[in-house]
Amino acid sequence: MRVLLVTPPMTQLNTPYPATAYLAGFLRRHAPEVEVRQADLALGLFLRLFSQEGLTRARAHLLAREPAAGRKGKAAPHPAIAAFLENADRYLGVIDPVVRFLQGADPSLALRIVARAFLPEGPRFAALEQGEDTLGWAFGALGVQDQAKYLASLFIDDLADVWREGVDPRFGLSRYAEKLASSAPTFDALAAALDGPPTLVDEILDELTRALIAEHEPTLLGLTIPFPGNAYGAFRIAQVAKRERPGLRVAVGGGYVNTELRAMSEPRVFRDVDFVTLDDGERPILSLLAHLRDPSAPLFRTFVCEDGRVVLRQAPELCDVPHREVGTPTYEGLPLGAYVSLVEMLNPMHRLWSDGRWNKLTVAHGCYWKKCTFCDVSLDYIGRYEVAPADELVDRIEALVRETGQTGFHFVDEAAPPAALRALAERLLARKVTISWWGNIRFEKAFTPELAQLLAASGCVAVSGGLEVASDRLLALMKKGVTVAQVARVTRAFTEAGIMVHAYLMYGFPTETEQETVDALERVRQLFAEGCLQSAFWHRFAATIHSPIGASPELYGIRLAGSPGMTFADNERAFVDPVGTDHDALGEGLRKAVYNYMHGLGFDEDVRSWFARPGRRGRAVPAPQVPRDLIRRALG
Ligand code: B12
Repeated sequence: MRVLLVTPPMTQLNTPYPATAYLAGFLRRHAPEVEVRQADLALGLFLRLFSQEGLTRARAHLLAREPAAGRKGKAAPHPAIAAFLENADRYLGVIDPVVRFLQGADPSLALRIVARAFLPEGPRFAALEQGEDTLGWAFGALGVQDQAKYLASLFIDDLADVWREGVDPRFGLSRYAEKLASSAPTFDALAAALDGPPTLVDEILDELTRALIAEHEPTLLGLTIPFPGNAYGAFRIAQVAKRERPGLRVAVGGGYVNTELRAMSEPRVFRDVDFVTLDDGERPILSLLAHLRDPSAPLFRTFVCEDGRVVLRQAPELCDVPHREVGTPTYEGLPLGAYVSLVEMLNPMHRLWSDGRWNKLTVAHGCYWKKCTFCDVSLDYIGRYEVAPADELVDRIEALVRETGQTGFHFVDEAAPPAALRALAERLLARKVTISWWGNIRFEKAFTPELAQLLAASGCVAVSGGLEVASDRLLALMKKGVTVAQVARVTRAFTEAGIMVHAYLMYGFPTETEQETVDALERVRQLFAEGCLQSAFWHRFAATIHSPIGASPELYGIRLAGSPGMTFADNERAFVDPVGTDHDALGEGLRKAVYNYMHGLGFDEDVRSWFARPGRRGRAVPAPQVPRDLIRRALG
């Protein structure tokens, strides 16, 4: 029996998404008789689209569609398309070397790239002139390699615009047709896209799929759908693979399925898919393999379609594989040297996400806190908390370093527990294992200056965590278990240990007032100014059905929209907050402020100045009511 595990397009391109690696490593240990292969069609599609061959096809497509583009009376093409068609020979001439450079295979090209005569410069390069202050600052601090990566990424962004604007409006560098799947109450839009005429991007994906199926001839094709932006790709791959080999069995699972498809009842999902598994995939795939060998063997937490009805097979006698027994992920079969590092934003944390190769590992399954009222705590990947012994984790780390030759690790925990991180750091040091690592934590007081120093000594280079709305009233309503003053002390301790700190910020929380948003920004300003944070990003609050707020919206003063006629995805819901703050109007100012703070700018500005608009009903936003030395005093 042969299993082929595939990551569908698109996801981040710097390092493999780890689901196939986790499952392959697990099967290697628990089902050694099964031959497991894995492939990454997100990377595969990118490499084909962004190649001389791909761009040649894009150009032919654009010329066939818009032979008269630019002629009198015709609408002008998108500026990226105009720039591409005008300089197509140059784009075609440099694309392959640029991709090789971004793969880290040809560092010497950096000197030519930074000289600014090598790459054709389309509309995205305007950012270099517009943000002169901040970019000037950033470029001063960047070395030649980084500058070249940034310029090469702008070049790739221009071409991504060409693919999106000229060929397939659903295309993005890290997501494909996301809107068709994200909280989509019915399968209609996905079905229409799957049945509609293929775009050139679809055609290229179809070719890659056919080649993959011919190469591996799998018995079972397992597709992971971590994000909504992988769903269309997965269903498309399933469709083409089934056409190629009707006897092939297809299974899907992953974060999107686990979060959004739990209540689905849509038989059309099963047109080209046979099994849809929920939550951790280890036990379900093991049961599935047994079931394929012997159909009387039970399925575990797996949807199937029987007589036109979707049913969930649960097998109550089976249970999940404990975290300590899941084994070590393996990247075997994935072309690790072919991943591309993009530097699209100068935000230092985004750089970790999109730049460089990271082995992925989970320190503890689920979240040890699991109380935050906005978080999907009712789901297994958050709610079931399990640890593995530190030595077992270090064994996995050593095995991954041996296999990949790379020592960078991203711990993909929801919130890595301080006690487990301490134990891990001590064992890494005792066993003299040299790695660099980063991951998500809660900024809680157990992270003392002493622990921060220990983590840094063990290789920690960055942490991210939720400060959410920097307001003690709202942090309490969120049951976040931290106060702003504590966050200040913890983040300062990390910074002093040389660990970069990124804060997830939130706005638009139920009952949040405009005054609270302005005050939160003032606290964030002080946290940057006092050297507690180096990076941050504002997210708009979303009410999801698996969170305590989604389950009991009335307790938080909001009304949630229903989802009548839902047969497919259900996750985020619209809601009405009677407080009525105009959050839409505030988002832009919040982002602008933090962008400047990250570059060390604007600390002396009154926070009101970032909000260009006159406030709702013609008012300006209110003055912050926070002492200007609040954080300094909290730091003592
Ligand atoms: C780390 C992380 C990130 C990181 C790294 C992302 C990356 N590209 O590697 C960052 C911060 C960058 C990120 C970004 C985003 N994330 Co995120 N992320 C996570 C997190 C915390 C862990 C992911 C992980 O690596 N898990 C480990 C792997 C092995 O777990 P897994 O993929 O779930 O796989 C297991 C099972 O699902 C199953 N399985 C998976 N595939 C298959 C296939 C088959 C055939 C079978 C049988 C089983 C199976 O078996 C696996 C082993 O048990 C998860 C939550 C979570 N705890 O999983 C959210 C999560 C995946 N992210 C999510 C989202 C929405 C996003 C964003 C779209 C957010 C945004 N709006 O921008 C972006 C998209 C980024 C991108 N395009 O790459 C959602 C997805 C849910 C949904 N609504 O679809 C999750 C579930 C969190 C949540 N509830 O909101 N994320």
